[in-house]
Amino acid sequence: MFQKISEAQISKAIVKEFTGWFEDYITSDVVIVGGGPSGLTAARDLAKAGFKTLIIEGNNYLGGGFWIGGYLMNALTFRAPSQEILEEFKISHKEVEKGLFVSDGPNACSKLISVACEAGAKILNMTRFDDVVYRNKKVEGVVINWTPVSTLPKQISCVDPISLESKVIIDATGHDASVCRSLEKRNILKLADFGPMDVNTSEDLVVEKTGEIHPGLIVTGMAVSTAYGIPRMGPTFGGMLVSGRKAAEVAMNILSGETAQEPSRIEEEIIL
Ligand code: 48F
Repeated sequence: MFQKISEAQISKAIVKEFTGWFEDYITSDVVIVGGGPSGLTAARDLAKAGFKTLIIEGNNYLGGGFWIGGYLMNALTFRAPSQEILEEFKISHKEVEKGLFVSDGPNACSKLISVACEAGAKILNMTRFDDVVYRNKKVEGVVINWTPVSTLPKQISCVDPISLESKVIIDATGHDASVCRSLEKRNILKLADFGPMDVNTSEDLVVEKTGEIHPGLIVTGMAVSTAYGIPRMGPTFGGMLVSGRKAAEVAMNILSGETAQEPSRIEEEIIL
């Protein structure tokens, strides 16, 4: 029934395919750390506009908190006007009250992953952001390692990470704000922490504050809430999609304003 193919041929196909594109993405236009709803939306828009876009995701699966609504129930909610993005991405939804929409979690999440991949975004899953490459007071890359390596105690696995360079980095790591935190621990940024629940305040403010928090670093999604001390918003997701879209627009503005040159190499030092 199936084509006769050896085990060696299968291994060769995997290694050749992976290393082929990975080598090309050692430098990219945009690295997005975190593949939740904000990161995926940003990735979709950037890749669709032709930018070389790479998502770094610590889990095996993409989607972050977008698979399940509140309290482990598979219903995602969205407030108007974010249903316009659902319509654009052909994500099924229905209006349950004026201006309030619901979608099935697994269906919406798989669709969002699919539109990001189909637009051309590349994915490194099971890969954890570990640190930034920081030169000339600008974030110019990410230090990464395999998730299994980074979760092992150092005495068992002392494996150095590697670095990827990128013109723009987007922190889409949700409440952890992992990329921003890596600057905070060097006293480069001072973060607040997210406040108590208030959806009406939170969702607008997250979108408003989405932007370049430090040269070379854009923050989106719930990482914005952590960075600026905005109230949490709970199980509603329109703000994540709109924030991701805004992050992509900010990245495109930065990228279109820059001269076509490699990131500066004056300080080669990587902060570890
Ligand atoms: O948390 P997450 O879904 O972030 P988001 O896009 O959306 C937030 C909502 O899901 C929800 C909410 C509002 O509706 O409150 O929580 O802001 O996705 C963040 C992704 O980042 C990954 C993590 O595994 C998840 O998939 N991530 C976090 N830290 C790292 C990371 C890291 N150090 N390296 C790689 N990935």
